[in-house]
Order: sequence, then structure tokens, then C-alpha cells
Amino acid sequence: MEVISVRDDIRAALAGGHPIVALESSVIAHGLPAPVNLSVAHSLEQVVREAGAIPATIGVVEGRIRVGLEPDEIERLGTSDDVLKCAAGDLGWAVARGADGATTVSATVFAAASAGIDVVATGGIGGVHRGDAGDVSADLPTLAQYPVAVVAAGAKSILDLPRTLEALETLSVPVVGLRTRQFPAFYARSSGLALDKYAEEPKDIARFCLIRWHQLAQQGGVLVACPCPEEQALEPAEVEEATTRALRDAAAQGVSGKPLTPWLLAAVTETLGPRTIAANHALLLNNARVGAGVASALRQLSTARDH
Ligand code: PSU
Ligand code: MN
Repeated sequence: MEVISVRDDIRAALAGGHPIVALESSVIAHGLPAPVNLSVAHSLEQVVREAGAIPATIGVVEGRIRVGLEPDEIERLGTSDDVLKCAAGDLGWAVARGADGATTVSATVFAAASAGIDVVATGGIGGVHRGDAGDVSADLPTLAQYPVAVVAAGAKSILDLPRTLEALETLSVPVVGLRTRQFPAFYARSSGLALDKYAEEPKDIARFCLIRWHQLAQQGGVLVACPCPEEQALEPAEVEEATTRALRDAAAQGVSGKPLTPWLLAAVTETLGPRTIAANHALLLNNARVGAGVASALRQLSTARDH
């Protein structure tokens, strides 16, 4: 039995050159509270379909890495409290244990690339945490390793965003702003940090990806930075204030390592209320839609190139 199993319709879509968008499952299992997590998971898949692509939510069920979870499997990961948080380096362990696991961006990028999928949509990537703990998400080096376009509302606002951008530069991961010249800060539309790459349309991003991957044979990923939709976005100052408080509480309670990111997100939600969930939902949907646009443009341009 294959360790990485690709759902039949996705296998067919890959063979037929149809656009596919991979989605992570850590946001479902660990990032958002129940029961909104399952409705978000469902609406993400729906948005990808409406935008003309096929959604492949990725996760681990009983030790099998599934590229394209079935609805009942998504429900299982979203309701059980015995789901491992799997970064790329944890996947083999989940397989060996026959465990259930939800994939972070790094594990999702790895599994997507293994299956031949070149677009991943998420909320915000992990990055360099604030403070001196040396906590750096595996999302960063993994993004540098595989030819995948990751669509995100920047990096999560709980992070040290200047250091995160610097780390991406060091790793040669280009960050392209889609209709923005500033690095988005997850719930907030801007971090105040300038981006030097601007794209007006998903097809401009697709063209850049193809040049990078095929003409230059550079294997690393591309981060597509899309700000949270205006209507649901939060103000940078209020997010910053809630984050400062959350970080202080996390330090006081000794929270660190893997639980830190979900803990901080939950603490910020507690302070700012349901608006954070609305913002998170809105930016996830927006990124999924943009991901479908990039995936479609990649397929169109590849076909044009091959003929
Ligand atoms: N985006 C969200 N909520 C989340 C995450 C992203 O809106 O919970 C998850 C992603 O799966 C990301 C992970 O890869 O948080 C980063 O965790 P860490 O900092 O432990 O690497
Ligand atoms: Mn970490």
C-alpha cells in the first residue's frame, strides 16, 4: 500500500492537466475552533471548485498520507482531539505510528509536491517567532525546497515579520504581492514592510513561477502574499496589542514549541473576539480563490508552452 495516496479524481485531474489546489488541515484540526473549523474546511473546497479547480485537502488518516481527504476524513480530523500536528519532518512518524495527523504548511507543501501539485493555499505561513527562543517554523525551509506556489495572507501576525521576510530572502523564496506592495500581516492588511515584487493578476504570478521552475530550473517555492479582504480585516494596532498580551501570557505560562502557534492564535481570538475568526475565514477563502486562479493560469500557460 502506498504511503502517499492520491484521491482518484485528483489522480485523473493530474493526468488530464486540470488545475488543482492543495489545502492544509492543521488550520482545521488545530488553528480554528470547532464547529466553525469544519464549515471553513467545507467552504474552502467549495470556493476552489467554484473558481474552476479541484481542491485537495491533505492530511494523515491512520498512518496514510492522503492527498485529497474524503469529507468524512476531514470531519474526523476536525473533531478528534487525538490528531498530531505534522510538519514535514513529522510525517514519517505519523505513518510509522498509524496515527491521524493534520498537516501544517510544510507537510502540505511536501505532500502536494510529491503528488505533482504546484499550488497550496493557506491562511498565513509560519515563520520566525518573536523573542530569543530560536523558534523558526519548518514552513520556511520547506518552502525553499519544493516548486510550489503558496498563497497566504503573509505570515501570521504573532511572528517577527521583519525577521520572517529576511529569512525568506536568505532562503531564496521570492515573495510576490498580489495587488499589494506591502507584506500582509494575516488579520491586518499590512505589516508596513515593503515588497519589491508586485503582481496585478494570478496569471502574472503563474508566468513568473514557470520561468523560475522551468527556464531557470530553480526548484524552490514562491510565496504569494494576498491581504485579508478589506471588509473583514482588523486594524494593525489592535492586532499588535492583543499579540503583545498573548505573548506575555504564553511566556508566563511556559507555552512553547508546537502548541505555541495555536495557543497564540486562540489567545488573540479571546481578546479580539469573533472578528478574528471572521477575518481568518475571509482570508482563507480569498487565498483559496486566488490559488485556483494561479493553478488555472499555470495549466493554461504550460499547455501553450508545450504546443
Ligand atoms: N494558518 C492559519 N491557522 C493555522 C495555521 C496557518 O490561519 O493554524 C498553521 C499552519 O498549518 C502553519 C502552522 O503551517 O500554523 C505553523 O505552525 P508552527 O509555527 O508551529 O510551524
Ligand atoms: Mn515552532
